[in-house]
Amino acid sequence: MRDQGTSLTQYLSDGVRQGSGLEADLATLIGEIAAVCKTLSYAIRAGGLEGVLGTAGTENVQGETQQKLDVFANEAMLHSLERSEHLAGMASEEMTDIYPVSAARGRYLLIFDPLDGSSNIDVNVSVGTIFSVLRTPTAAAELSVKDFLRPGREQVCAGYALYGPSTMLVLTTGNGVDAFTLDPRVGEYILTHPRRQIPADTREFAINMSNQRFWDPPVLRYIRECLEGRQGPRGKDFNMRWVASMVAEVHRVLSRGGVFMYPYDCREPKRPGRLRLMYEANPMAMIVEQAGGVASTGYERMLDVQPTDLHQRIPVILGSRSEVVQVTSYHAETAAEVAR
Ligand code: AFP
Repeated sequence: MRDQGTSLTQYLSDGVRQGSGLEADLATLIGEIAAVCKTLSYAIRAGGLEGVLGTAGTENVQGETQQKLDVFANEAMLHSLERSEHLAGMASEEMTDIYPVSAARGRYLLIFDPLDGSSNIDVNVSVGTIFSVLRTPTAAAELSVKDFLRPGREQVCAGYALYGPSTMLVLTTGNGVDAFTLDPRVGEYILTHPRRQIPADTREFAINMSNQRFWDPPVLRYIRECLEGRQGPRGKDFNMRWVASMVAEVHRVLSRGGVFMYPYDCREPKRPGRLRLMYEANPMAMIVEQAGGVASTGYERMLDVQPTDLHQRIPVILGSRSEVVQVTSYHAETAAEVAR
């Protein structure tokens, strides 16, 4: 009989018992989140068989057309987790305002993108769920959006589910990054990739090249040098990837290194980037840092950004340490020139 390996359930109870700092209520909450992601995995796998593909004919707070699965995933997260006794409230990419969990006064806040990469659903490309957990401020009598607007360094847990060829759950509670594979035959997540580490060096970058005319000089310079390859100043050839699903990109970076960029572009100055800080950039930044990588806006550490709005967008540069440092050094040079 193949060794079953450590299940998520066992991993969480071991974490609580071994005193690695994982608190029992957070471990329970993680199990509840993982259970919803299992439900989503089964729904997404059904694809066109269950009539869940296509658009819902509605728009979200971002003004983006919602896919049916966006709505389904958001409602599945809300209706499953509002019963958790460990949540005081939730916030989602798909909802304008926060969602207080009236039943409980749990110690945690959950912020999530229920279905990231949803423009890929109808073409059967990997999508995912991204989640971030903050501790509820004790003083707050009435929960307000201010309780959510905390820097990413205050997250107590971050993770994602990747609905790819296999469904994986990737998790950090501040003691490294562990990855689980869902065994659909028994409905259990098994620890298959413990202690993930991002290689410090890479020859692979991920960026949407069609936005090149909108980029700032530091990004233009970095990408130009990558494209110049071994004849250029970098002295090595690079490869490019772009899945248009952040969860898949980050998972690839976590698995074999790379640098993922959705940088500032000048299209809409009020929109400093495409990706959202609270439920895309921050949870992914915690995971990347916990795996030995770097996550930056270009000018500052992502996890130090003080949020001002639940749905604010932010430039994202993350991945292998040496390459992200290279990009941020070009940003620093530009800032120094501007200052002069
Ligand atoms: P959707 O959820 O609308 O598909 O957006 C996905 C995403 O937020 C992120 O997952 C991708 O990295 C990025 O957008 C892709 O953006 P482009 O479509 O501009 O390449």
